[in-house]
Amino acid sequence: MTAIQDTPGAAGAVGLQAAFDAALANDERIEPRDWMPDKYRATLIRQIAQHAHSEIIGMQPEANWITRAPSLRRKAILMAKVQDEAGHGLYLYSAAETLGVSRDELLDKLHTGRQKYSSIFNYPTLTWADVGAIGWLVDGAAITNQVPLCRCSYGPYARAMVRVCKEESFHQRQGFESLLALSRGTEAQHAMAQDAVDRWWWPSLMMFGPPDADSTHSAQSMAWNIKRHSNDELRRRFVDICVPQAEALGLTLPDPDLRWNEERGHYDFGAIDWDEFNEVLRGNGPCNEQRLANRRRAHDEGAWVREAAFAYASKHMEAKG
Ligand code: FAQ
Repeated sequence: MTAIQDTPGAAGAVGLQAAFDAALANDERIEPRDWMPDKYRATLIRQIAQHAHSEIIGMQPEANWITRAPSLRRKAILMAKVQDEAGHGLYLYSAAETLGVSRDELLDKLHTGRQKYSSIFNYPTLTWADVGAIGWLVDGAAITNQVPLCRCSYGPYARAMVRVCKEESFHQRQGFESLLALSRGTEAQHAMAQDAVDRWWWPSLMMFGPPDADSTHSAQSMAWNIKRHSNDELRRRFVDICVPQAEALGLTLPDPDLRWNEERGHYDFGAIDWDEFNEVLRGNGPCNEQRLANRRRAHDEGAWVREAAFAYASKHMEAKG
């Protein structure tokens, strides 16, 4: 969209707002130099930053298993996947920077607990099967949530999501394949796969955020075409996708209330423990402290790399005059 570029003194605020509204009504993209309401900008910074933080904190649970992967093939796949998550973080921090914030500022907010990351990454990876369960369920939930974000009204975020979703699809498939191998393996391997699914199922459903009635941002984000579906709608879609996949895996989902509802055309499922979700958000999940401490340490230990890169770039700028 180019019609509403922010040229101070050109049109009045009312005209800018009207042009912004018209762009949304026509399902057009808003680009970095376009005028946008302050709250739209703030909402995007919040969501994209939280998403970026999730990608880089999300490297930790799986990286925990790189040195212990059961074969060279599994190790190579896992290393590539964890590197992909770092790459997703980079696309997303770059998208956030187009809104006028710096990556340093966002990382500082993460490190000081002023911005969140996804609840899911505060759970431990206890066995190798957890790596498969994360690929199948966590990446599966991420794709369900993120495919509609490819149509988000903010151009840089939407475009980043296209590439992220392609890579997440590969992650989901490798997780499924890894779990399938375990499920069809020895009795102990099958039990390990089932145990991992038992532990990751409910936290994966929580990834979609609080129920619609408690979702503070959904209505406004949907009006702005940032979110295209509500939290509950995407959660239902995810459950419908997972049930036949669990059957194909030969594993059960840990929910006695899970059954097909002919009338609704969806699976009914049991109550989610929202107290647990809220505790994790308050910093009291099993791994919150460890995840943030690792992140801060990695940042501090990487200071020399940032300084060297900065010095190198400055030297080249000087050389160019
Ligand atoms: N965890 O009003 P809503 C991945 C907060 S990437 C923590 O419904 P909204 C890839 C929310 O911020 C996973 N906090 O909020 C991967 C708000 O608090 P605030 C990340 C949560 O934004 C795979 C409050 O609750 N994906 O997995 C969570 O409209 C494998 C009220 O909630 C994204 O970030 C939560 N689960 O909807 C990496 C996708 N849910 O800020 C490694 C983009 C809600 O007011 C390995 N984000 N909150 O203090 C979104 O689609 C949305 O932001 C939602 C939340 C749907 C997450």
